[in-house]
Amino acid sequence: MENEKLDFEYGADQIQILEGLEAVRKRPGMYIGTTASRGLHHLVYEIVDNAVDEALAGFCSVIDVTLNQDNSVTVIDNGRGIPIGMNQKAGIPAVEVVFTILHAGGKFGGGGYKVSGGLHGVGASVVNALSDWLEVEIFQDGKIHRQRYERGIVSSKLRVVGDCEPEKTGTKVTFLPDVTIFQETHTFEFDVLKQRLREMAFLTKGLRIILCDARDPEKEIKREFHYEGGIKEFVTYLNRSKTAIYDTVLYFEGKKNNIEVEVAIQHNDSYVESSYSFVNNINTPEGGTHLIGFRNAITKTFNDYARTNKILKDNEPNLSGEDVREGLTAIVSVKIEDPQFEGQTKQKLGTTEARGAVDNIVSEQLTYFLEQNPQIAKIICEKSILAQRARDAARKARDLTRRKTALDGMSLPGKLADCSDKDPKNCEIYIVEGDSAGGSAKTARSRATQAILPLRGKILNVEKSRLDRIYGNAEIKAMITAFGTGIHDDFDIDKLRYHKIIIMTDADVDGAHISTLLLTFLYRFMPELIKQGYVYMAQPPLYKLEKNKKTWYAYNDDELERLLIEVGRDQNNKIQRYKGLGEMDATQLWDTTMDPEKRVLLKVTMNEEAESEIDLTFTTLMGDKVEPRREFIEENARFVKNLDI
Ligand code: 1YM
Repeated sequence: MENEKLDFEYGADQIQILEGLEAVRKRPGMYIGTTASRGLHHLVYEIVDNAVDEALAGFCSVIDVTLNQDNSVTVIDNGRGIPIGMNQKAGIPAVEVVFTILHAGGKFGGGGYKVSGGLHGVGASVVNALSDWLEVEIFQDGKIHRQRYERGIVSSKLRVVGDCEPEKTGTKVTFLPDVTIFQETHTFEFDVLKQRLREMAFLTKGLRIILCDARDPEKEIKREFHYEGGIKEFVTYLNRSKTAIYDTVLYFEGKKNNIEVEVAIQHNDSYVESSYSFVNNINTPEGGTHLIGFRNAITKTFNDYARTNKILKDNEPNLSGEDVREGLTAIVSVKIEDPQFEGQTKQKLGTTEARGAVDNIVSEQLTYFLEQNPQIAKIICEKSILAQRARDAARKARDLTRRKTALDGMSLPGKLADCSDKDPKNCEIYIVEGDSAGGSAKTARSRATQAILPLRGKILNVEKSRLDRIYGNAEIKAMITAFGTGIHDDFDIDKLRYHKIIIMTDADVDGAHISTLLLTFLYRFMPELIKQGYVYMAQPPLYKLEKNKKTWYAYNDDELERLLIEVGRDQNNKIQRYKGLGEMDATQLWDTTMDPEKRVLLKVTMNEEAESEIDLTFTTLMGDKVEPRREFIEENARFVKNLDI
């Protein structure tokens, strides 16, 4: 691209623009949260958001996102095209305002929804400021208009560069993230984008979003997301590896106090709740007024129904919110003109009116639905009553353990070989599969800082168990007391006794299954441990190679190949394939898997940008439907290829 001399003097406006963009480049964290992987992906969402807004306004039906070979990203929509006319106040074309003036965004055109709180909606100018270069093309009146920017600054004026079909309209934006800003990583992850874009498509019914990975010209990957049913299909998707207890997905929608409300729900036979709430298509993991309104409505409505229809007897207590939400999958989505966000991370909706709007719409329409569908109403009420009884039993079991631990002075589980250091920062705990491997680990460990907790056999699948069974389970009780944090309402991260919780299982299918069971338990009962980065997976080797009294270890097949090339493929090579941790003696276990100087640990993280996908991953892997599990494993083959499946 040519670098054109600008034909205007720098006036006060231009200086302000430069100062604005410079502020973004100086403190990118203020605008996109982080310059790590999450911030990098955020750039794409910002541009896509503008296209989605155009879809919400009713002018755009297809959004195309392409990852290019040079690591740039192209986003194309078939909307009206960003306006190219002169903006009188700024004295430059509107599109230039959008890309160079901080916080311009959709506010300019009025209408549509733009989020003003939190990290979101900071818009195209921030992406532009953080890009090495950005090009925008607008298709209008049979012409292609183009403008280019470098590090946020106009490098070529807006002008016509060619013709297009007269009917064609839309916007095309291509940008290359600036590597001097995104130093940690500048590679886009297809899966991360896929999850968020799928979510966006669910939330905007009818909209078609196409994601294409064209970085490897040999094999292009294309995924298309298009859901005519919107969040109704979202619920079906979330429940696809669970067993729904009735066929219909309940759907409620309406508008109150200028707030658009959409809710979809369906119960499954599991015992966990999976509710996700959104404001203007953005996930609110901490909930807020909209979620409170939703929960109020369903608790109240189901209680009213159960009382009126004598499913709940006069002398029986009300169903609690938790009871009616057992096994519930729900999407609560609201659209608000100027949402207020609260909380430390600004991810909690504070707008008071949202509570009443959701409560009203859901109460009214759910009441009507239950009257019209008594069979479904009965199924849900009966499940809730069972949940109520189980919760009662669980409370008694929990109170018992609480009292016991109070008397025992918090006695630690007998099987735990604790470390002597008492500073959690220095301490780690290995959760080890099986007593024999546990024995080796106890001998091998560094006593000062490494604690060992052996678990017997497979632990309970918390996805398929009611609370009373979970609290009664010895392995789970042992973990809870060893960690020291307590769970649920009692959870206190400051009481964590080890800053590394390391899951150590065999490198085979059973081991992978046990790891998943453990992770499921941690995710459901102590998600903060994962979110704050305290959970790790140990990596035991798969092979031992011996030659001339020397020993090497290989952690996967590729590594073994490489090793064989390095040391030579001789007759006297002795290769041992470890079937389990138990085959290693204490010294080997220390050398390969536990020695902090040499071992490799994998930190367990989650893609918080698409929270609903994490849930799905666990239920897909742990649920009882085989087909989705097979699909999942195939789709994610590169993560599990060393699992021998
Ligand atoms: C690939 C990214 O940005 N599409 C897009 C943006 C806008 C419009 C249409 C648009 C909005 C309005 C009127 C309006 C924007 N326009 C503005 C502003 N795709 C992408 N498509 N006409 C066109 O909101 O009234 C900001 S975003 F401010 F110039 F109107």
